[in-house]
Amino acid sequence: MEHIIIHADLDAFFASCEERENPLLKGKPVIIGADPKNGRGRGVVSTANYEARRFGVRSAMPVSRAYRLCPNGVYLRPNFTLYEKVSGGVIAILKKYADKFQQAGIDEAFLDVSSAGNFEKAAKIADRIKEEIKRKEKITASVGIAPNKMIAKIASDENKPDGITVVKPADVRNFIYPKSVRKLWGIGPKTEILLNQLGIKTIKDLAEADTRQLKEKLGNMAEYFQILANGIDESPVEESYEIKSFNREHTFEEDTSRKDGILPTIKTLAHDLYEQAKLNKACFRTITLKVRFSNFETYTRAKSLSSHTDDEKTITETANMLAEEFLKTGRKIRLVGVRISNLKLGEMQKKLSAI
Ligand code: TTP
Ligand code: MG
Repeated sequence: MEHIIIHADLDAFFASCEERENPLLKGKPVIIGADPKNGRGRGVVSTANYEARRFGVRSAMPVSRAYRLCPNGVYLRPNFTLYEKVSGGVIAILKKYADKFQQAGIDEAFLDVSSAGNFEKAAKIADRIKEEIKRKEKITASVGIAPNKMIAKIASDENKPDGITVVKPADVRNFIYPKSVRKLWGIGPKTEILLNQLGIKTIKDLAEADTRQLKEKLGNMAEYFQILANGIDESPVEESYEIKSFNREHTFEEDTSRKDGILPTIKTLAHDLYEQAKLNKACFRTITLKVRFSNFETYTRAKSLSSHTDDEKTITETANMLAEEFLKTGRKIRLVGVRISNLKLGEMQKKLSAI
C-alpha cells in the first residue's frame, strides 16, 4: 500500500485565535507578541496575520521593527490559554481522520491516511478536515498531502492561507527541486551557509552535488541530506502525543526519615529521568514529587517552570525543594517518586539522532 501523509498547519495561528474571539479585528493587521511601547518596546513578534505580513511583519522579528513597518497595526499580548484551547479542539478533529496521528506543534500535525488508498480520496479527507475546523473552531488550516512527512510539511506551506496542496509520488522531485535547501528537515542557517559555499542553493543542486565533496564539508550528515533532497523521508508518523510524562519511583529497603538517604535517592531518580528525557529528545516544564509515608499516606507536590527545559539539575533542585516540607516532619518515608511532565518532544532532533 502506498504511503499517504497529510500535514495540517493552522494559518497565522495566534492571530487567527484572536480574530475569532474579536471579529472587529478582521481585516486589520494584527500582531501578537511583546508590547511595542510606541516603537521602544523590547521583545519579539510571535506571529502576525496575513494583513500585517503585507507590511513585512514576520514571526521572531523585534517588535520595534514591526512597529516601524506597521505603526497602525493592532498589537496584542499572547493569550496562551486561548491558544491551547483552540489547539485542543483542532487536534481532536484531526485525530478522527487519521490511521496514525502525530502532533508536531501547537498548530500542526501529521496524519497517516494511507488506508484512503489513493491521493484523490486523501484530498477529499483534507477537504472535510478543513471544513470541520472552519465550522467548529472558526479558523483556517492549510494542508499538504504527500508520500511522506517531509514533503507533506513543505506542501502545507505552499498555498497558505486556507490552502491545499497535493504532491503525488511522481511529482515530488519537480515540486521540491526549485526550492531552497532550507526547506529540508534539519537544514538550518548554518548548514545553509556551508552548502552555499559549495554553490548549492536549491534542493536540485543538493541532489545532484558530488557526494564526496559534500562529505568533506558536512561530514556524516551529507548522505542523509542528499537522501532528503531526493524527496525521500522514511520517518513514520509516530503517535508521540501518547507520551505524557516520565516517572521514576523508589521504595526504600527500610522506611527512613534520614535526609542523607532520601536526597541522594531523589538525585538518582532525577538522573534517570534526565536520561530518559534525553533519549526521547524531550523537554519538560513540570516536576512532581511523590512521597509515601510508612502508613501509606501518599502526597504529591508539583511545580511548573516558566518555560521548558531539559536540565538535570532543575529536576534535582525542584524535587529537593518540594521534598522539604515532608523531610521537616521527621516522619518515616516508604517511597519517593519523581515525575516530569508537560513534555515537548523534539520532532526534528529525534529524526537526526535516528541516523
Ligand atoms: P507557525 O505555524 O510557524 O506560524 P503561524 O501559524 O502563525 O503562521 P502560518 O500561517 O505561516 O502557519 O507557528 C504557529 C504559532 O507558533 C504562531 O501562531 C505563533 C507561534 N510562534 C512563535 O511564538 N514564535 C515564532 O517564531 C513562530 C515561528 C511561531
Ligand atoms: Mg501555522
